[in-house]
Amino acid sequence: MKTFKNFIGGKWQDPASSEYFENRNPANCDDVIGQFPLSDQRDVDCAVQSAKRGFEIWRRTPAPARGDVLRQVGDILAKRKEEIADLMTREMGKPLLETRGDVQEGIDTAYYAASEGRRLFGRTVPSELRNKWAMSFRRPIGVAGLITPFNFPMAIPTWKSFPALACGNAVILKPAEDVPHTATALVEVLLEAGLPPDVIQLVHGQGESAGKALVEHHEVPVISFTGSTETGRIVGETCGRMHKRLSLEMGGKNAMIVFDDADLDLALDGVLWGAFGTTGQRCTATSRLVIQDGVHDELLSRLVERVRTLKLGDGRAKGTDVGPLINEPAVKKVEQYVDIGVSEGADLLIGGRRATGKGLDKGHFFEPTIFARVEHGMRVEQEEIFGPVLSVIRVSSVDEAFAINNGVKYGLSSSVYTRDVNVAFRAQLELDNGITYINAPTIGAEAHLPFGGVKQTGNGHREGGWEVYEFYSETKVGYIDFSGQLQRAQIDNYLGTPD
Ligand code: UN1
Repeated sequence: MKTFKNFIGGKWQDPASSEYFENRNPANCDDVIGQFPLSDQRDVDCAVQSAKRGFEIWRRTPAPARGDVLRQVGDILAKRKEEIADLMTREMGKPLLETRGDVQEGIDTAYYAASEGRRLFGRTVPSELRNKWAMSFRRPIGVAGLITPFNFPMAIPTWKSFPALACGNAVILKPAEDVPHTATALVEVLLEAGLPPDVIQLVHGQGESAGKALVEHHEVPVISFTGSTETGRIVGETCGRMHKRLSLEMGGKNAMIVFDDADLDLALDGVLWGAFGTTGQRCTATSRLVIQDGVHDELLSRLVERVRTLKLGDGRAKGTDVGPLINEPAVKKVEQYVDIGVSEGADLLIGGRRATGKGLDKGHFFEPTIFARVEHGMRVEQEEIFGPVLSVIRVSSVDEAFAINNGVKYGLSSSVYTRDVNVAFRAQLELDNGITYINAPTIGAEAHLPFGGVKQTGNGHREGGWEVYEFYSETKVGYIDFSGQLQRAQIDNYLGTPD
């Protein structure tokens, strides 16, 4: 079996524990990708010491030169796109079409970060006093600890690491234990592009050991975490206690609302992609479908027909629409939610079971599942399932639909299908989400716009776009007084000293 290593201190290294975990293909558990380090605090300590050395080099590297390295990263990712998409599908399961998109999101993020190296704007502001100059500019912070999930094995690590690097920070990456191979490929690409080796560290392992040690390390002042709301709460408590800068990206319970005037063909394509793409394992997945009375029955029956035709299978096989869930605990969790939905009185229209049969028996496959007659407040309508389960809720008015959208603790994305321009603009103002799509599903965020959610989805920060550069840098203000005399702000003014 192939043994993979951590990248610490400029070298590929075994973990201090000498222990490893296996990484298997979720579509076929007999297919072992390799074994990866089970790291602990000792490995994180070494990574931090090395990253501190890297930071001293990197923070002095001009930002445009840092951007040039990231441009190279984009070029190499583009060259290796097909190969990386393939290894990503092998360890994560989603179809090649989607993993190619995942690599493309990394490429887009790299080129954006590269250009940001020539921007990273500050401001020059007039002083209230004569012969005094006032300006703000950005400084890097230090060692950034990045903890990433399994569902976008390339895109999400790039969302975090590329802006962190463009701003001049050193990075320690702890990828989800289900997708360590993709993270290994990303680090190879960064090194090939010419990033000084101490600037990037890769620490594999579990959240409770490696992730925890990173979050608790007193020399890691910045943490960015994407994952469950439960883990995010623990990370948040620790970072709060330790006064760390923290970006959290957590759960979602995203609704697509289809009004009577909608283009139903479009809505149908949208909900299939939104709910069952990535096997529902997206923070932005469409997990609630809110349909207005007039089109409810028609849309629902057409949807069930289409879901019947979805082809489950190995994401590397031609014709596969839906891949497996990531692992066995994920299957168990989805099964439990199906039981919950049934016991709450929702109507199980299709799916609801582990999928078996030709080519499926060795993987973590689950049938695309639809619950109808779901009432607002049911657990299947309120809680994040992170699987191919769609809850359908019937409404009669715009107000009711908007209230249902907003009546959950999460606030990532929402989607409205309508031809009424007034309703479309009202949705932008009234839906409590970080992202609202009109006539498009709840997924499909682009790398150059801010990504994130309100309420318990996050803690106010955004990834992507221009906003994330604020997160990975400190604003510093410089005042330069060239008047040759003491000028007191708020006391003296341009006329001179008061009596
Ligand atoms: C996620 O849902 O976990 O919006 C990230 C999208 C992707 C990113 C999703 N670009 O579909």
